[in-house]
Amino acid sequence: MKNLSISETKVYISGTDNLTELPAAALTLIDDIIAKKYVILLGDQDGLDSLLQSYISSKYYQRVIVYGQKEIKNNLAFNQVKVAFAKSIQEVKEFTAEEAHFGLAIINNNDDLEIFNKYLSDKTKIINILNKPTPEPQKRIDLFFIKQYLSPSEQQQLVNTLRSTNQDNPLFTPQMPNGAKFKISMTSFGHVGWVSSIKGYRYTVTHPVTGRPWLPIPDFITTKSLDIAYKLDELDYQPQTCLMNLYKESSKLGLHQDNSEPNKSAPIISFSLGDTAIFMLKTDNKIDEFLLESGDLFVLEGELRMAYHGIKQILSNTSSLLKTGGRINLTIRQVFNDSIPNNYVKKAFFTGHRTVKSTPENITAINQLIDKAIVLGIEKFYIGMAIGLDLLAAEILIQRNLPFIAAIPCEDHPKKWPIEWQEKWANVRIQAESEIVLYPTYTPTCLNERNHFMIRNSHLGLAAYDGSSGGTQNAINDALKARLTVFSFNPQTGNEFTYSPPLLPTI
Ligand code: MD3
Ligand code: FE
Repeated sequence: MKNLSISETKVYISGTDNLTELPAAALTLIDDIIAKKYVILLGDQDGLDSLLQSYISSKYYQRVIVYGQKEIKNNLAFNQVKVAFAKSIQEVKEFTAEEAHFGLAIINNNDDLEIFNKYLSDKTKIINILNKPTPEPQKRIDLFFIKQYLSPSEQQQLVNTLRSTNQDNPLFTPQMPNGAKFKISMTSFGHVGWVSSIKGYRYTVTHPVTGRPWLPIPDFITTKSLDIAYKLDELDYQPQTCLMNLYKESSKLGLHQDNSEPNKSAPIISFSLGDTAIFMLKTDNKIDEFLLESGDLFVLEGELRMAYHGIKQILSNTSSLLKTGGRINLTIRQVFNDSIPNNYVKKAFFTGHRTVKSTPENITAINQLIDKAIVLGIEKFYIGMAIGLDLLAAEILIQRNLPFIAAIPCEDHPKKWPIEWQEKWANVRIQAESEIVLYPTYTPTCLNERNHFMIRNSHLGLAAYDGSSGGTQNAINDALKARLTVFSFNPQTGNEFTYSPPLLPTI
C-alpha cells in the first residue's frame, strides 16, 4: 500500500464530454501538472477522458489513476486503475473528486461544476472553452488533514532530531495565566518561541529556562513546511516558529483559540508523532472529534484558524515511536505578518583583548566561535570596533560574507592608533551593514556604554579572553548579568570555554 502524501498530490481532470480536441490552455496546465509529478485522476469515458488519456500517455507519464464504474472501459496504457462499483458515472465522478486535492475542469459555458464545487471548491482551475466568465465557487477549504503524511522512517528521523536538541532546548511545563500548570510540557524552535506564565501568553526571543535563543527550526521541518505551504499556493509563507508539545498518557489540552500571533491569516501546519490523540475542533457550536495518529498532517487556514480546539485524550500504547509512550505535536507558524522584525533577528557581539593578533590559531578559533553562533541561529554580529580582536573578527565576518553592525564608541576612537589600524578601522566601518556612533569625541564611559549597547541588543556573546582583568572581563560579566551565554577561547592557550548564566527555575 502506498501512503498518501503531499508529494502524491492528486489532481482530478474532467469536464465537457463532447470535445474533439483539448484547448491549448489545458495542455499548458497538464504539462505543468506533469512537471510537478502530481498524480492525475482520470475517467474512462469516450470524449474528454479519452483525449486526456491519449495526451498524457503520449508524454509517457505514468502517475495516473484511471477510474471506472464496474470495469475499466477505456485505458490507454496506464498501470494504475480503480473500479468504483458505483451506480452511475456521476457517482464515479464524485468518488474520484473526493480523492483528489485539486481539480482541473475543462468545460464549455453550460457545464455544471457541482462536483468540483462540492469536493474541490476553490482548489479547481477552470478552463472555459467558450471563454465566458464562470461563476465563482463559494466554498473554501480551510482544513487539510492528511493521514500518514510522514513515513515511519521520516517520523523516526524527526524524533531523533528532536531528541538530540533536548539538552540545549529543554522541554518545560509552563504556568497558565491563572497560575495553574499546563498538563503538557513544551519548547519551541525558531526566531521566537511561545511561552505562558502568569504574565500571559506571548512570543519571546529566548528560552525561559536556559535564557538562550531558541534553537533554529530543524531543517527537515522547515523543508516540509515550505513544501506544504507551496502546494497550498501560500507562496509567501515563512515558518518562523515551531512549537513542540509533549503529551503524557494523562495529558489533555483544554479548548482554546490560538491568539498570540499577530498574523492570523497564515496557515498553521501540525504534525503528530507517537500515541494517537483525540482532537476536538469546535465549529458552529458543535464539537467534531478527529483521531490524530503518528505521521498525520493537519493544516488549518481561513476561518478555522480562529476556531476553538483542544486535545481530549491520549490513547496509550497506540504507537511504539516514542520509547516511553506519549505524543509529540509540532505546530509550525508564521507569527508575524512580514519577515522577522530586525529586533528579533538573533545577534551576537564580539569582545576581546586589544592584543589579539591575526595568527592562524586565532583565526581558526574565531571562525569556530562564529560557527557555534550560527548553530544557535545567530544571523548578525556586533563589532565594538577596537584594535585587536574586534577588527580581526570583523575581517573574518567580511570574508565569510556575514552581516555585522559597527558599534562605534566615539567618532575619534582611532585618533591615536598606528596608521595601519586606522586604515583597518575605516575599511571595516564602510563594510558594516549599519553603524551606531555613541559620542562624537572620547568620554571615559564610552567604551563601557558601547558594551552595554551591544549586550542589550544581543542574544549571545563571543569572546577572546585570557583571564586577565580589564575591559574584556567586564564585558563578559555584564553579558552574564544580562543572562547571555558567552562562548570564549583563550588566545594564550587556545582553550575553549562557555560561560553560562545560572539556570532559571522552571516557569
Ligand atoms: C485548530 N496543539 O499548540 S495541533 C497548540 O495536538 C495546539 O498539540 C494541538 O492546539 C496539539 O496550540 C493541536 C492542530 C491544530 C493547531 C492549531 C490550530 C489545530 C488548530 C489552530 C486553530 C484551530
Ligand atoms: Fe492550539
